[in-house]
Amino acid sequence: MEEALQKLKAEATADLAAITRASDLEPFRIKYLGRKSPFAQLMRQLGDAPSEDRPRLGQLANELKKDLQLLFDEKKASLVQEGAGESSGIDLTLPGRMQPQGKLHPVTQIMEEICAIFEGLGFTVAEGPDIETDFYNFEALNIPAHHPARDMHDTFYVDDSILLRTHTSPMQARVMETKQPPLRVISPGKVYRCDSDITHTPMFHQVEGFLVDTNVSFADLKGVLSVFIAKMFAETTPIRFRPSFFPFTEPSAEVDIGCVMCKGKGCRVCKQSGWLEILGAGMIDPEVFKKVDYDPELYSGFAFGLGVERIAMLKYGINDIRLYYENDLRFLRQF
Ligand code: 2NL
Repeated sequence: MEEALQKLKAEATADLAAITRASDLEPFRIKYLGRKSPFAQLMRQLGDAPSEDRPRLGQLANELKKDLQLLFDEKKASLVQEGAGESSGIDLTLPGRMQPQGKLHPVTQIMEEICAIFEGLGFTVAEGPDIETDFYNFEALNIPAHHPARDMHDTFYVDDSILLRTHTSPMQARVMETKQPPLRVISPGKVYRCDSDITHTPMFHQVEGFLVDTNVSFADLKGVLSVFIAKMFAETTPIRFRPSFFPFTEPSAEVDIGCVMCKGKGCRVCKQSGWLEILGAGMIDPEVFKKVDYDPELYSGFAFGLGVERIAMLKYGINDIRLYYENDLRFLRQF
């Protein structure tokens, strides 16, 4: 019996040493440590041994079992640590999976670029709610009910007095209402108009800005916008101001740059004119100042607004505004 125990120990130790995969551990355990193992059989035969031998044999058997269990536990631990255990479901020899790298949407990139230029000129950024009241979107900006300018805005109404903002100037009215001049603020964000074709999407982005102080003149407006255009496009970009009309500014202007596609020669993009309109601007109307409780005799200021999608289209040569919002990765990956 003693011999049988020693032989079993030698056999089990050799078997265990030969194991290299975690999946072989459980069969080993069943074979040598399970209820039907030769060891368990020997234990059952212990009762037949001469009574004077029984304590010694019993102790020997118990030690053997303890030793085997210990060796088994060590083996298991070392296999798991080496990572050879397929039972963990992880094959550490597999090559890693490539992590796809995302990037900012072209509209977001351009919007950040625009904001950075104005921040460099001392403007601070103020973002406001997309859902606005009729007062801030129209009334405060000198667009009263039944004003023809309301028709041009194709407004999405939530109810009689709540709407999706049609421009970002309502936020500027909010800033003027709560802060006193001197102020230099830009408001970037989403705006909404019920319009959809090759040059219009129902949601698009604007950056609007204003500067209010004592003695602000149209020359200041020209200076700030000239610096912006030089930084956004090229230092040598030609600029022209054309008279225009907005309800919230007087006088008003539309600002053109020399066509970036044909360098002013005339092409399809600039409709043969050699010029591209890129923003609207003007001196803030005294009526707007009255709405926000500024003294129009004391303060003057200018304001401007530009469409981000349009700027990005000109900068990147994109010919259909809808491409921005189709989420086609072949388009988005180019920026
Ligand atoms: C355009 C024209 C413009 C403004 C936006 C503005 C804001 C305040 C007061 C007065 Cl608080 N004006 N914003 C002024 C002139 C033009 O946008 O064509 N945008 C795409």
